[in-house]
Amino acid sequence: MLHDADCLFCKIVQGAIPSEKVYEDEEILAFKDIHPAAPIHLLIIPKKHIPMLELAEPSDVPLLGRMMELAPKLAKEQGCKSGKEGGFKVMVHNGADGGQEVYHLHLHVLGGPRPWKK
Ligand code: DGP
Repeated sequence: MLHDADCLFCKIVQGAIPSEKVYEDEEILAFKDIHPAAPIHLLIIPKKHIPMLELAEPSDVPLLGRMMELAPKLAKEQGCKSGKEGGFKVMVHNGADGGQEVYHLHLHVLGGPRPWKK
């Protein structure tokens, strides 16, 4: 399934819900989290609807790799300092016990000067 009509992030991909985009290509969209938990808080999502990590297909592995590859690039572009003194956190919430609220796979990228809560 490319898009799920009931999925919030599919609506963002399709432009039906606005977002503060920071990156877009044919397969991936990245935008600012509406409830930032750190000074810099991005979400990197596949444009296709993959609800959870374990529902990714073997053919999605290169896409997941590209999402991970984008994390440091976008973190730096958005102002995260590189190297040991800077850095950022990447998180995936997966399922209810993992704290997932939106069932469209996404990487959280959090950064900026501490303290921040997560
Ligand atoms: P989680 O499923 O727990 O990994 O978190 C989903 C995140 O999505 C949460 O940090 C808030 C964010 N979010 C929810 N609705 C919207 C929205 O409409 N726009 C944006 N930009 N972010 C959203």
